[in-house]
Amino acid sequence: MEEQLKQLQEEAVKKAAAAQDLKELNDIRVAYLGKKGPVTEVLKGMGKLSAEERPKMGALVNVVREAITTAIETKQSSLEAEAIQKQLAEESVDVTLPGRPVKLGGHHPLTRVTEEIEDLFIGMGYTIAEGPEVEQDYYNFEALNLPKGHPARDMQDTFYITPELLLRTHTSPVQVRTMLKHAGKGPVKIICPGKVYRRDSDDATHSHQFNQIEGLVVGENIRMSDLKGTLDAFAKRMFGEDREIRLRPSFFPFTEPSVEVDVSCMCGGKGCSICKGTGWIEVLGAGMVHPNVLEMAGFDSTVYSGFAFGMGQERIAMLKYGIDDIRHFYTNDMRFLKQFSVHE
Ligand code: FA5
Repeated sequence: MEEQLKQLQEEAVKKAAAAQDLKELNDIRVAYLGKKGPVTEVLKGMGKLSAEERPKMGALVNVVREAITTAIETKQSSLEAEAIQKQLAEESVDVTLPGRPVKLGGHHPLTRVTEEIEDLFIGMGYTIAEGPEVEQDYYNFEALNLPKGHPARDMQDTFYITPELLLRTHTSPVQVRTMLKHAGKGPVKIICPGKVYRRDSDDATHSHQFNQIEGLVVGENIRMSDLKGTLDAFAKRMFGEDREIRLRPSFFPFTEPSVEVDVSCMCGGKGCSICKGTGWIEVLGAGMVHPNVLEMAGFDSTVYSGFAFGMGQERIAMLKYGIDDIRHFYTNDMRFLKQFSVHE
């Protein structure tokens, strides 16, 4: 029996050392040390031994069991370590490989133009004001000297939601809201960028939804020459130092006097298709704030005066980048948009 146990030990230790994986090793454990294994069988037969032989044999069985267990555990540790090494090797990252380029987007041309205009005016001490796109008739028209039934309301054909609520047709209502917030005290120096809506038929130069930036300065002794100097600085920064502006008399119910402002064309006055041979391009409407508008917003028009202007970013961007159709801004054609991406 002693001999048989030694043979078992030798055989099991050899098999454990040769095991290829953890499953095979477990099978060896079950085969030799399990309930039905030979070592257990020997233990079961101990009862038949003499009282003298029993402790001797018991000790030997323990030695054999210990030896097989140690061999299995040693092999198990080395198989586990191998498995970890294999996994690490498989999952290793080659940090020297070149990275996959990330596709970066660019700012929309209208965003770029808006931010450029904002930066320019912020540099001149203006702050940005905003107002709602769903506006009350009062702020969009009445407080701007356009009472109900005024014929000039037709200049801005309107999307009405209810008789008193509409989609704002211009950014001028933000002027009124800001002046009211100042409770009749100057100075006010703001620009208001935002979306506006009109029942215009879409074509190459008109959209039913577009963007405007409004400018408003109210204080004591604000004059037409301040307006002209401001717009001249704007035109030069936006279109080039060699550009000039000219003011033509016009009409807006909320300004008096009112002007249309033209910028000299890039053709240098020779006349081209962009300026339709005139040498000048119309860019915005402006004027001195009408005394009625100042009074309705709580400002004493005998003390305060102001100027205001309003321009459409689409038209400015079209001039700046030579874009021939306003609809390019809204159709999201990547070939068009990529031309304005700084990352390409
Ligand atoms: C106004 O909207 C005035 N509120 C501007 C103003 C403000 C005048 C303060 C005086 C003092 P007008 O309707 O001209 O004015 O529009 C201003 C600009 O919006 C135009 O010069 C043009 O660039 C742009 N615009 C007008 N209609 C459209 C349209 N359908 N699509 C795209 N741009 C438009």
